[in-house]
Amino acid sequence: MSFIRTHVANGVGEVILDRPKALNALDQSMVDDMDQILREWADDELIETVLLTSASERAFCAGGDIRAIRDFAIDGDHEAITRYFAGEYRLNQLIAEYPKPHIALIDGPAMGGGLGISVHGEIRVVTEKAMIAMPETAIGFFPDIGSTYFLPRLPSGVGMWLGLTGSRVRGSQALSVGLATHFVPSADLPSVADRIRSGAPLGDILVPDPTKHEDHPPLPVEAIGEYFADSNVTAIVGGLRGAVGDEWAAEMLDLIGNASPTSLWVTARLLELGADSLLDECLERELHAAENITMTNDFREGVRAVLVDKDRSPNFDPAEIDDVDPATVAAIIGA
Ligand code: QUE
Repeated sequence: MSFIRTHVANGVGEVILDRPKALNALDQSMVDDMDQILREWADDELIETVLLTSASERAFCAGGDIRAIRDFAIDGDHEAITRYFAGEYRLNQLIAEYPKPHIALIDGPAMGGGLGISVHGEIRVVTEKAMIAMPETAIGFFPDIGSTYFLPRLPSGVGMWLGLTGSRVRGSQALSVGLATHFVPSADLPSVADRIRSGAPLGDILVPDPTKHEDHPPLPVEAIGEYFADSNVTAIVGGLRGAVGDEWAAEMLDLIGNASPTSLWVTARLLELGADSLLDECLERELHAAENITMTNDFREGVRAVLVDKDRSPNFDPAEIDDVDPATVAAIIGA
C-alpha cells in the first residue's frame, strides 16, 4: 500500500488519499487497495463508519490516472484500460451500496474520479475550499464514475451544465444542488474530523448551522434550467448564442468551445440514457464508452493538450459540434 493509508480506531476506518504529487489522482493501485479495504471493512464488525480524507492540502482528488490511460491507448494495451475502468467503476458501485456510513471530507478540488469515491457515499462534507467539477469533455473523454446516474438527478439542467461545460462548483453551491450533504468551514474541519475519528455520533457532529456559510454566490440555477434542460447539444448552443450580451452565456459558450465536439454529444446522450437507468446500468454503459472513446483521436489529443503538453490547444476532429456523425456517437456508446 503506497498511495492509500488507513487508520482504524473507535469503530472508524479511515482511508487517507496520499499521492500529493499527482493531486491524489487515482491510479490502479489506489483503486485496487481502496476496493480491498472497503470490502474487508464491510464485513468487519469492529468498523462502524468509513471516513475518507486527503493528506494533501492542495486537493481532495484530481481525478483518474488519465495520463497512464492515454499511454495504454497509444500502446494498444486494451486490457490495461479495461482493468482500470472496470476496477474504478466497481469501487464506485461498492461505495454507493456500502452497508455502513461512508463519509468524505472534501476540502479542496474534487474532480472526475475524486467524485466517484465520494458522491456515491452517504455523507459528503464540503468546505469553502471544495471545488467540484466533471471536466472530462475538455480532454476528449466524458463524465464517467457513475456520474451519468447522479448528474441527471440534480435539479433541472444542472447535471447537463456540469457535464458539458465542466464548470466548477464551490462548497456551498455543491450543497445547494445535493452533490454535498453538509457544509463545514475549512477552519473547523480538523476538529470535525477528530470528532468523527473519536467515534462520536454523527448527528452530534454534523449539525447544520445556518450562520456558518461561505461567500460564494448561489448558482444561476434559473439560467442553467433555461439553457441546459435539453439533451440536444445543437439546441443548447443555439440557445446560448441567442442570449446576446449575456456574459454568463458567453462564458458557457467559451467552455463548450474548448471541449471535444464528439465528447459533448457522447455526454449529452449518456446523461439522457442515465436518467432512466440504474447505477449499475450506467456504469456498464460508461465502461463500454470509456473503452471505445479512449481509442479515439480526440482522447489522445485532449489529454495531450490539457495534461501532457499543457498547450490547451487540442486538435479535435471533427472540430464543430454540427459535424459530429450520430453514428460515431452511437458506436462509442454502443447503445
Ligand atoms: C479532466 C480530467 C482530469 C484532469 C483535467 C481535466 C483528470 C485528472 C487530472 C489530473 C490533474 C492533476 C494531476 C493529475 C491528474 O486532470 O481526470 O495526475 O496531477 O486526473 O480537464 O478528467
